[in-house]
Amino acid sequence: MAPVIEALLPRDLYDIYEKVQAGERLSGADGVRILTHPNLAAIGMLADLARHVRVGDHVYYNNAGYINYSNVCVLHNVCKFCAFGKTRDDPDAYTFQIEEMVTKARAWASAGITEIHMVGGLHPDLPFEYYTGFLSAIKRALPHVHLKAFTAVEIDFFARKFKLSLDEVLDRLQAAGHGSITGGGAEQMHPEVHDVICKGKMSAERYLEVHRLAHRRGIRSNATMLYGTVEEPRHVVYHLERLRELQDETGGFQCFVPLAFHPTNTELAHLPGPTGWYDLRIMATSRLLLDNFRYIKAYWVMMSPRMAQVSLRWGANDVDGTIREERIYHLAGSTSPLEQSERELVDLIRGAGLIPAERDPYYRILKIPA
Ligand code: V47
Repeated sequence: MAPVIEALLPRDLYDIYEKVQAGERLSGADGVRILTHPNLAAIGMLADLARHVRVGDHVYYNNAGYINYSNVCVLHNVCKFCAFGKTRDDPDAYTFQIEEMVTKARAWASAGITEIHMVGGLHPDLPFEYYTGFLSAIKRALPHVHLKAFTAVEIDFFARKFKLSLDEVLDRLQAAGHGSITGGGAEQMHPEVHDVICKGKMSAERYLEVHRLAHRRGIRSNATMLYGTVEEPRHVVYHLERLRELQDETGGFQCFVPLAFHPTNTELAHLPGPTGWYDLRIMATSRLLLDNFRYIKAYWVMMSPRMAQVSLRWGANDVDGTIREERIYHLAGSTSPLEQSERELVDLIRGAGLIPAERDPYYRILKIPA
């Protein structure tokens, strides 16, 4: 062991250090030890090492826009952690017209976006043609822009509501210009937590089934985990192990995004939400356990640009992108800005001593900024 690491690393983490060095997989029990170890700096050292040896020192960002096309959601009273979903009669309910979305996308295209991320609530009334309609309208206007759209929950909803198989849903979405699937909707996969925070929502098995099918068709997707409600370390490890298993099977996940619970305006507003300490612990554990995910995202909207920067030394190597518009976290109390310029993202990454790289939707490097 390198003498400096030997001096700084607590003895009870040596075996994990040896495994990371040797490229050996960590166990679930290792994951619980990392999550509960009092020495946060040591955990950061291990995660930083894992990031460096597995995937190098580039940190990725993209030039992208977000559109939350509607907040009307049949699960508005099921997902207790959510401040975004509304009933169709709520005075704050909205649904974008397709033309409004095209106008937004065109305005962003002149600023060089390469991708639009689009998710919304599960709307009880919209026809399937609304979704294929906005995909194809945006694709017609901006053929070079990648459309990363819908969570597994929306795709499952389309299948059930429109009486289509998952394959048929994906066929039609792809024909309309759909590119890849976002990671949302995974919440906490362990039933003990799932039943407290979103009882009745799509199960972990179905979430994994949608992603598995997409991967088999060559569609890439991301994965998420909502943390900071009522979960314990063993639940976090359970969730990460389920994702790791599917990634072993398909290799189709691009990045993992841990999502910190924001309590404001939610039915779980009595909970305090995670501390910065816990944010870093989750980031490090994700990097260390998810040895088959190249990219771990520090989503700055969710954790603030400052904490996203710190996370880059606790295992993260993606800061998401410019974004431009976001509702889910801002309605739940996020005080992050609505947008980060490319310069701000680059400075944030360089400030952590790492190499900024603008990426395309498949993590191919488009530019190493001057
Ligand atoms: O599915 C909702 C979560 C997700 C709250 O794929 C909340 O690259 C915390 O999935 N506090 C949507 N979390 C966002 C999402 C996402 C974000 C950025 C990048 C990617 C990606 C995906 O947000 C929902 C839910 O799990 N969520 N409300 C809340 N109050």
